[in-house]
Amino acid sequence: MNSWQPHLPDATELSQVDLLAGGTLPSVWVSQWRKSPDKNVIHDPKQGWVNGETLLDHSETVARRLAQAGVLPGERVLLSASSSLELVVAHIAALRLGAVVIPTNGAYRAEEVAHVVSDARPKVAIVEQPEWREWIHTTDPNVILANPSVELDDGPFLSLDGAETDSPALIGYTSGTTGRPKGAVLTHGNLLSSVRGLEIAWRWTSSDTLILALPLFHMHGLGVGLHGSLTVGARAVLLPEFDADQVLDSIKKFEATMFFGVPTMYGRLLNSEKVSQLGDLRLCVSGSAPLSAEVHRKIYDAAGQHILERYGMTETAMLVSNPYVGERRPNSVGFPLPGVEVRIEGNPPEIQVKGPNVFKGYWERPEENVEAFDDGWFRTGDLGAIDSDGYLAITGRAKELIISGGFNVYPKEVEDVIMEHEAVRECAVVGVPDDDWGEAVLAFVVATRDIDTAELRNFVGDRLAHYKRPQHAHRVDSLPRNALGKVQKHRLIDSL
Ligand code: MLC
Ligand code: AMP
Repeated sequence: MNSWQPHLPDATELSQVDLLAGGTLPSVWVSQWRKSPDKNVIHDPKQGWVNGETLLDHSETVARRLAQAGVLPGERVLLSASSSLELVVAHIAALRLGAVVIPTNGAYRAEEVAHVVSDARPKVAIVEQPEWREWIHTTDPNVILANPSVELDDGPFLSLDGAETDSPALIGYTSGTTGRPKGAVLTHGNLLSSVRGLEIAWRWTSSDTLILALPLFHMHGLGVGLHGSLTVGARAVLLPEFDADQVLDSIKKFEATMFFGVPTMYGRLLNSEKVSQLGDLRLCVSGSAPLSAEVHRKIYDAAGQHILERYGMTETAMLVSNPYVGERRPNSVGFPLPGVEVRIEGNPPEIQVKGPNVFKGYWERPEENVEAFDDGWFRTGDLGAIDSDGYLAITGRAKELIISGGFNVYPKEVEDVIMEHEAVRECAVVGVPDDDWGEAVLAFVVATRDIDTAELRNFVGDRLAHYKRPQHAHRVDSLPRNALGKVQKHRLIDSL
């Protein structure tokens, strides 16, 4: 399935489209800023609008500091902070230097941080949270620590922007189906081709202003929101936290044209009296988790906006999107984006993909890389069906994954922690439908005494990021197992 036509503006042939134009992310960005140095690019809540010239200057200063600290092209720089100009500058600087950024969720606790640090071996860690310094230092005392403004020693002039299309740009930690997350290595070409595809499909231009309230440590906020805005030369308004009224007020204040969010955000926007403000935008996009047909309809009723739902992954950036022109079908993610090929393979029917956006493999995981691909097609672990009009629907998941408010929770990771509780003998973690979060984490435990949800949340919350804490806990006498001893989670869910 590679019908890209629904995404192309009239009279555009795919042969006219060069998804790798410009070669790398920073070379495209830098040429935009040199061409229009006075144009505003990023709005930071503390510093206001920042133009291309400032981004050029600041990113060069930080790149020189990273080089002075010993970062060589291809080496890793861990980045973790709430959205701010400093974070954006540090990200641009690392990429201009040819380093590989590891964007990391600031909610991670000591063991999660230690895993990423020992697995990826960053040279420098730029982190906002004071307690992370000790966690990182204990894991690897060689890692150089800096705060988001990167107050390291200045370095001499150096030639920047030398990365190539195939050079790695980002390692995104994801899919810990077998325990701890593994790093998906994405090249400049993977990331650039994805935003170029969106530029065409969503008619994204330098006249756009995006309200960006998504965190900048995942594909949605970073790989789509920030990279897309910088690549097309548009503007992005950074909101470090999601607050429905603030998002809606910002639309007017900044004369914004676009908003991207996860379904939980749209659910919360509906609860605001100002929801009709969404009607002033030219495009509202939802992704990272399934958007219910009900929210899709209610947003249309309240604001006259047909939300455009799209589908992506850390390993592939963006894959499939509803059309900008034509029907944006609820419960469907639409057509493959330019350059992306999709096939449905096997039983159960898995979505498999190919394209310039698809990563080459997981960081230092040769065996898992063999399993991740089927004859050159990346196995998404999502189940799907294509209807007679060519729209793809995600019908389920082959992988064990819970998506809560757009954040991924791997049951095995939570189960491993719960099993460390002194009173727990067995446990099984599942996802259950939830009006706010889409799915909520529920733990079944076989225990020697009563353990209430609060106790389990605190126990897990000390060791794992807050969103992985069970929202519900049920004590059971035993876990149902099949003849091979595998826990039958569907029977537990049916018992609720
Ligand atoms: C926060 N909390 C969550 C949670 N987020 N619980 C479960 N799931 C979540 N996602 C909890 C906190 O621990 C806290 O609990 C309480 O909710 C309030 O915290 P908060 O910080 O005020 O949260 P809030 O602002 O309400 O966050 C909601 C949210 C956030 C929707 C804004 O979750 C969010 O930014 N989600 C976006 C995730 C994202 O960017 N995903 C993209 C992945 S990329 P307590 O007990 O302390 O009160 C990807 C690929 C693709 O998937 O296709 O895009
Ligand atoms: P991540 O590993 O965080 O990149 O999450 C990727 C996963 O999010 C995909 O494999 C899907 O399961 C899910 N996902 C992303 N977009 C959508 C969507 N529009 N509808 C349903 N699931 C989605």
